[in-house]
Amino acid sequence: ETGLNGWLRYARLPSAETLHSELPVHVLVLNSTETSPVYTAGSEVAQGIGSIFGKKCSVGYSSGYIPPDNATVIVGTIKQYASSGGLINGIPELEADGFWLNISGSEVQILGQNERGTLYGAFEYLSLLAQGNTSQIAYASNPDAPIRWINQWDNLQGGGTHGSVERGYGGPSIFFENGTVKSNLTRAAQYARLLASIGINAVVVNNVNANESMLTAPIMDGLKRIADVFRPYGVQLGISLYFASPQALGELDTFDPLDGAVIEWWHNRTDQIYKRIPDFAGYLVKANSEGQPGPLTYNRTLAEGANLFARALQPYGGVVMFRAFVYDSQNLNESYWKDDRANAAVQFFNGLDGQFEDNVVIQVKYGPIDFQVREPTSPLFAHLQQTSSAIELEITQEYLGQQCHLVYLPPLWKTVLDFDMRVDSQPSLVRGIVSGQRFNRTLGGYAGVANVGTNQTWLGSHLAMSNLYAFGRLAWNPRLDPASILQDWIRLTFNSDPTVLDTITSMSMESWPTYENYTGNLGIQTLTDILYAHYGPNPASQDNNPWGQWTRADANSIGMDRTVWNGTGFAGQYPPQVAVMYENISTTPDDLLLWFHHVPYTQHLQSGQTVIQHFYDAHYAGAANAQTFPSRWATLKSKIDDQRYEEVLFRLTYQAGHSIVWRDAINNFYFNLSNVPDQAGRVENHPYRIEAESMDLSGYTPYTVSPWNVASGGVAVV
Ligand code: BDP
Repeated sequence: ETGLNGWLRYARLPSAETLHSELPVHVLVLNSTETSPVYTAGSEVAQGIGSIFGKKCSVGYSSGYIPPDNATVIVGTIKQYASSGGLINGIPELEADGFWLNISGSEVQILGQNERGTLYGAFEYLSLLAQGNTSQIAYASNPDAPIRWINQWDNLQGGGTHGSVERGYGGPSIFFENGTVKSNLTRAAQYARLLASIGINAVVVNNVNANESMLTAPIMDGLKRIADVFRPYGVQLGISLYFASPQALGELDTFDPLDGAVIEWWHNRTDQIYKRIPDFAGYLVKANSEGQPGPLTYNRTLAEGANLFARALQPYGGVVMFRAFVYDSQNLNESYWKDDRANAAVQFFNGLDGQFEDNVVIQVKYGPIDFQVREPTSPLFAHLQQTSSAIELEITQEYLGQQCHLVYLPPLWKTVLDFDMRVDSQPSLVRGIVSGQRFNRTLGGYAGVANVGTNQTWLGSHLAMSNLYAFGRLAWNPRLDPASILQDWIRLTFNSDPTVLDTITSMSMESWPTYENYTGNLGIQTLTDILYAHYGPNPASQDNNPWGQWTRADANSIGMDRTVWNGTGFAGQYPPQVAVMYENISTTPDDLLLWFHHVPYTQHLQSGQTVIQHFYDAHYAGAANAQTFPSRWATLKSKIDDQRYEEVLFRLTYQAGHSIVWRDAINNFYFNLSNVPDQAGRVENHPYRIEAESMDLSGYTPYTVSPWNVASGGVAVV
């Protein structure tokens, strides 16, 4: 069990034989074109039944007549079914990508609104079977939002012979090698299969910090090959753009979005892409952010920049995902009190609502800074009312332990998706905004930064795959409960043993609060190394850095004052009912106190505890809980396969140790800064951490860790 099949293992059920009589014996597929998702759906159902139950299921194809066979799974679109004489009375109207699943013993209908929807229905059927559920059921399922995209931050080069993956912790790129598209795209196809099974309909394959070479003929030819292996799974391909491409490729001397030659250039390149990839999904654009060029370089607006691409894509139905992650990392200046990176998105998009073409979607990170362990919801969601928006979630755990720590992310994501913006004092949940419902938009949805790599586990860690799985499930239906999504994933990935289910569920559901406890509390951000690695504790790097991720901690007080009356004004970017809550300390939830307010260490929280004592206690509690993970996992020894048992145990043991490094680093830092003793006497009696390499070693030798790792200061002992 390498993890390669993720949750699509189709493992033999213990009770398989007893269910044989209830199962279909035949799959009838209403499209015989091998590259069609309906064809894939048919093969997948037959393969799944064979593998889960050890029962052979034959596959046949028909595009005109449905034989009156018993014990058959019919797989096709509603249209194909109707034109083959099937009766569709009683099947509710489906939305794009939706499906109808009707399981009546051994007779099953899987009918999609489109081809992709049929495949989604097939995967849903198999998910039920693989979890041992063969009950009669009939229902329609429709996605909450049309955009359900994965972003990969893959580079053409940089990972040895493979392309590197920015913020990827599962090895180098599955798409690129030696500066071009890989010749062997087996993993790309396997990835598309996993993604289709959770309803993902597009993947942007390259880094948002994009390279102009993406638009050269050899790379575009290679992209066509990726699109070809994606297509049977209903996954469309998109790419990230480098805004200055026409100039960087030496073809024009400008990249001004209003220049006629630039406009023509982009139309032309877009035509060339669609010639190769007729179902190309569209472009993802990071502009005027962290040194990237963009329309502001020519004093054009962000809307003018986005519309340049939107118009080139319109004839083909393509979409521009234009990122709201726009801020000027070079010019943030701590000495200027009003500077606050959290303000940037709303400021940059101010006045632009309604100026974007209809096929532009603004892709907004969940919080105003950058994927921290806790952030308030980005206020930009409330400002885009005549513009479609999508939420950007980070599946790769950049700031959250980089897959070396177990952190199940959906509870964090839900705090944002379920957040009520109270636009015009009306219910305005973020999930209702990005689905398009709240402001009547036809586009919108979800972008998940996954960054899988060539590692057989995809993300570098078996347990981290629950985040990828849950991302797809939530993008399809954000009302789902994170724990129940998790349990589906556990049953599919491991098995249905109650101890397995209970243990992984409880550890995963505790994992985000646990990580928050030992890394950064009360909305202060993840107190990680901010300078580059974003891993391991480095609270000293949190101020005086050009990225504007500041805590403003000094000897007496801590927190960013983001109030309107005395601070950076960020709280005022929310609609009034929310703004007033954050403006006042007494109504700001404890877990965001230091995000919005600058307070003395001795400030009392709503919980009654002081800020500094909460820091000490939370760090001890978090690390103590992480200590329990390895022994809890150990109870599963005989209940899951050895390979995954050992690999997970290794990571959890590491996490248990690293949580102590975190606890001591953060507690010591704030004790040294504030001089406030710990009421329990732990911190001052344990003031300095002694690294192994600084001890008198007998039988151990220090060595330099490669790649360099901030957690150990680059040195370990062996
Ligand atoms: C930050 C990452 C950086 C990305 C950037 C982005 O550290 O690698 O390029 O976000 O999202 O979180 O553009």
